[in-house]
Amino acid sequence: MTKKYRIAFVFIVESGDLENKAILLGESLRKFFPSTTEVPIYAVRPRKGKEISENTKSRFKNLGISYIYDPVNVVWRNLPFANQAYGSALVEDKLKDDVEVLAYLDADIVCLKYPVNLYMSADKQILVTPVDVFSGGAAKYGESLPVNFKFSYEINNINAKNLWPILTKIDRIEIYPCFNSGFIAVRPEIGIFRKWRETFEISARRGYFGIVNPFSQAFFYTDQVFLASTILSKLERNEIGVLDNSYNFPLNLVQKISNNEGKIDLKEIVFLHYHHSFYDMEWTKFFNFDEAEISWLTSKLPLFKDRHTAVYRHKAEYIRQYALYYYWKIKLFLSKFIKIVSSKNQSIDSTK
Ligand SMILES: [Mn+2]
Repeated sequence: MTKKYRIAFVFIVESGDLENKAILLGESLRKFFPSTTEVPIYAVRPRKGKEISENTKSRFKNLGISYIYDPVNVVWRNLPFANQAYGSALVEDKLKDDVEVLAYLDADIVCLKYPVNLYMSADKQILVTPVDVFSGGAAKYGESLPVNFKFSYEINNINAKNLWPILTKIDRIEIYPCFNSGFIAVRPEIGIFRKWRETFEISARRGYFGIVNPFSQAFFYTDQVFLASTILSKLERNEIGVLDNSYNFPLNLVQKISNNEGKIDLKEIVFLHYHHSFYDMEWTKFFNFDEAEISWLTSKLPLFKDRHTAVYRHKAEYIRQYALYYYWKIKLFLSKFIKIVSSKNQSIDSTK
């Protein structure tokens, strides 16, 4: 069955510097996909507050980008990175019968080259890239699982014994399959994004907030850890297409990469994941590039650094999450306590 669209894109936008980033991403995508009738692009704001400016809305309009505000992220509103699951699930549900490939991109990505590999082969259901470096958002292969992974695997019934090792992209460490959540392309009828959202919802009900400290790396990488078990629960190993570094090039790690490989050809890079690196022009010194070819990009840089960056979480979010942490800790403690007391009562009963 052929669908109405071959490719569609979705990303998240909220007030602050995410607006500039989202506009830049939209502009870069439209350079390679100029037809607004053939390639839908969605910018989603899935939380209350953080209203974007009229200027951003009109830029989206001019670029043929559909802007959706739908505050579906309620339970996880203190973690900006949960927005990805809520926003992408919303568009996945909307386009499930109409589009062959739906790609979610972080707003801190630009498209520099036509992403030909997005047209995935028939045996693949998803395209991803491995985690860049080992962190609290990954679990070493063959070792006991950290608490966030244990939690995530339990929700989606993953048995670590059935899994295979993959290597982190840059420091080459063997981990359980786990992918960077900045670039994910799916066949929307499979429902990966919706299951990812469901994993977030279930985790909150089961007390994840009281188990993982909101200031920890483990919490920071929750989206990535939940994505891993979501993918593993839906797909077989051979259905997961793993793309190379050019589809999610970590500009924050460029120094390490160029130490190994020397100057990098910017021409080879499809999706440049620039993180915080566009607030100045330092990054350019690591690349070979044709000035004229990327003048459309460099003329817009450096990006204005808004004090409300979405990448760093707001103080209010931390405080609210910290309050939840203790609320859930007490709740989990009490429920354990009640279980122990009632089981003792039962054993007394049984001796009667
Ligand atoms: Mn990112």
